[in-house]
Amino acid sequence: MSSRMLSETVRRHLQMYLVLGSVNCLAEPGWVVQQALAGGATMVQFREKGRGALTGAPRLELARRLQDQCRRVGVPFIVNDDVELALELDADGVHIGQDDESAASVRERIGNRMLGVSAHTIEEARRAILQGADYLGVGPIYPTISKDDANAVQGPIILHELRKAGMDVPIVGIGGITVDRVEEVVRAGADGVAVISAVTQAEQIRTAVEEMKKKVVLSIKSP
Ligand code: 3NM
Repeated sequence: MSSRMLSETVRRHLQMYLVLGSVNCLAEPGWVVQQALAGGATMVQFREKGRGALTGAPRLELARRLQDQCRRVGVPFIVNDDVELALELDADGVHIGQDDESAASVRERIGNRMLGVSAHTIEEARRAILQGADYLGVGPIYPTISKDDANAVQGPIILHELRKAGMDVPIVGIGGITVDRVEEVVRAGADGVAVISAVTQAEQIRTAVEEMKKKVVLSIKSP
C-alpha cells in the first residue's frame, strides 16, 4: 500500500464490519464469510481467540482461506492482535487492543496498512490517534457474549461523548450490537458497526448482514 487510506474510505469500510474466529461460528467459518460477503460486509477481521481457538498451521491456513475470499471481492481483511501474521499474509491491516503492543510501535511495523485500535475513553482515543490509528473500535456498547474480558458496558453515550470532544476520526461501535440497535449506535456517532454474534450465530447470515448494513446507511444519511 503506497499511502495511508483516506479517512472517508476507512469510514465506508467500517459500515458493516464482521469480526470472527472459528470459535464464534456455528457453521464452517468459510461459509460464514461467504454469506457475509454476499450480504455486503464491508470489512472482515480475523480474530482467532478464546477457548478452542486454532493455533499454528491450521490457524494460518484458515486465515489465508478467509483472506482469499475477501480479496476476491475487494473487501479489506484485518488481523486482530498479531502483526507477524498480518505481515506474513500481507493483510490489509491490524486491529489491536489497549493491552497489546503500543499503537505507535505497530504503526512502525505495518507501514501504511490500516491500523485499528480499541479505545474505551476519550484519553485512550486521543492517544491512539496521535500514535497513528486509522480508526477506533469503541465498546462494549451493549453487553456481549463474545468477549470474556470485555470492559464495563458503556452504552451508546460514549460515542456521543467522543464526538462532542471533537474526535472526528472513523469510529466503529462494537459489543452486543444487533439489527435492532444499529440505528441507535450510528445516531450516537459511529460510522458503522462491528459485529460478531449477530452475524456468526444468525440463522440467515446473508440477510442479517444485509439488514444491518441497510440500517447503517439509512441512519448515516438521515441526520
Ligand atoms: N471487542 P458481539 S466487545 C471483540 O468492547 C470485542 O472492545 C469489544 O462481539 C470491545 O458482537 C467484543 O458478539 C465482542 O457482542 C463483540
